[in-house]
Amino acid sequence: MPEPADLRSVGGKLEVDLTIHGYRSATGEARYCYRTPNGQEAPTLRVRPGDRVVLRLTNDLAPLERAAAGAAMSHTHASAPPGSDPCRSGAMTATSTNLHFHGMTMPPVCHQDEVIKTSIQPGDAPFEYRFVVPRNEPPGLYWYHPHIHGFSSKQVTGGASGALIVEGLERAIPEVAGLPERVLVLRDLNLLNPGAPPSTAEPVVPKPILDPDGDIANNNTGYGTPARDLSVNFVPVPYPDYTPARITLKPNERQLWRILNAAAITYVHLTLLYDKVPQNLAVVAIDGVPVNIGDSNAPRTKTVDHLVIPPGSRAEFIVEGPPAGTHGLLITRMVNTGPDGENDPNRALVSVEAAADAPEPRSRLPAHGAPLPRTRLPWIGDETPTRVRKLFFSERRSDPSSPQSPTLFFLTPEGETPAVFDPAAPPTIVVHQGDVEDWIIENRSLELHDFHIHQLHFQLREWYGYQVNEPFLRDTVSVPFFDNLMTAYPSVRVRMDFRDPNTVGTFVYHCHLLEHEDGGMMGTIRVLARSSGDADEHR
Ligand SMILES: [Cu+2]
Repeated sequence: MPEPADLRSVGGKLEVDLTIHGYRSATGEARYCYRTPNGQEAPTLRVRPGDRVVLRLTNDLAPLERAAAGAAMSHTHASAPPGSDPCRSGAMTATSTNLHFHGMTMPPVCHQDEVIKTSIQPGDAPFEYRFVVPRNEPPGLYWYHPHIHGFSSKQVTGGASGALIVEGLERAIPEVAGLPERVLVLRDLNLLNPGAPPSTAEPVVPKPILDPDGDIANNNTGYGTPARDLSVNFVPVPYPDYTPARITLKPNERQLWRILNAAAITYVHLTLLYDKVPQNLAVVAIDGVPVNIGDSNAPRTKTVDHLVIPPGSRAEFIVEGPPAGTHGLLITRMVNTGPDGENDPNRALVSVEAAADAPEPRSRLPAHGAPLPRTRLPWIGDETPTRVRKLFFSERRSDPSSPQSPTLFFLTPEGETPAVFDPAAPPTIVVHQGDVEDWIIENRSLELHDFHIHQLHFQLREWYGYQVNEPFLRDTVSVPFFDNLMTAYPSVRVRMDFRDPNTVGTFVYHCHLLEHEDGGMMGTIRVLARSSGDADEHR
């Protein structure tokens, strides 16, 4: 299994040229990739807090447009007139693109981390992202991907994503100092062998049923045809045989594995088996945040033997390589996505082998690091929320009289009428910088949803009625599905942190199952500057 190339900042600056390329596979699938001028694909960007980043993005998706010419478009978004301003047009088509820096607390302004209006067209001059990595950005794994409303799922499913690492994890978690590290980017893709019968090694399961949106429905057995294939660092592990990618370690070698679930719709539920026995994973960071960030007395590792990573989320953990002669296998176990969810069965991902002459991973963490300074702000978990809001996920058929009509997806503040996301509508939620709010996010649909908000992290307080009060932060959280036997809708409660001045401006929150986001499950929030109501209008 190859590792993505590393692009490291030098002297406090990282300059990157990326081109997004697209082409159609032999079967007509749209494929996307970020490439540097010397051919590195989807490189990992490695930065430190305080670094300046200049990333020039060129849109080379025109060939896809030619390939699709004449084909019916599934969306009716306006295209941009030639020469339109990429910062303002908001014109989003299958060949438009932009970048979101997922997890980063950067200002939601054009050329930094703005996705509602920013849209780069084929033929535009290279578009310059230029920003400073916030000095208080927690060290860990972040990522970049396009965020073109209506087309995010297509571009991300096609491969458009890459890792972004804020260095310095060893400053929070001394246990990782000096360890070799590996970046594993999990992506999903449309099935390579859609018509194949399941492997004869599997139990007999119901025949695949397509839901009204064309995805293979959850059969809740752990087997059968998945809705999507998965790949690991672009090595596909396709249905039905799931021939795994391969990693070799020195026997019993300890490594830090940094895993990004960049799949558009597929949950992963990781277990590392050695001779079929689940191994302990020492989790040190979730969603780019060390697990002890809110409490210096909290354990610096969280030991688990299985781990769910929803789309968009990241997990970083220490593994110990297998002893010589032991066969290891990283698998994803079934995820019950709900009666209306897609099929996420058990499957192998990576074969993990021990060899005395195994090559070292490309990167290793520093052996020493000055302890991470405490932030100026009190821990969010100790703050008193200024208000409590409730939002709910819901769905309905676009044509109520037709059970096979496509689904409309909604994310709605309680008391309002569900409506699909409209980028031109005024913000649904307005808060002030400095506010701390508790949001209760309820799921009134029969499938999992995956709440994400741009520009900030939140603290998970309650999950499915259980107090968790985590001593760390997330930017993505899975919300359990409703089923008709329940007496109340399942929910999570999160503490939203609008204290950082970089959150001032207008940005989005949405379901990170990208088909749902594209289908309307998104809303806009405006964070007003504390001192003036007008000064932030340009944001
Ligand atoms: Cu969703």
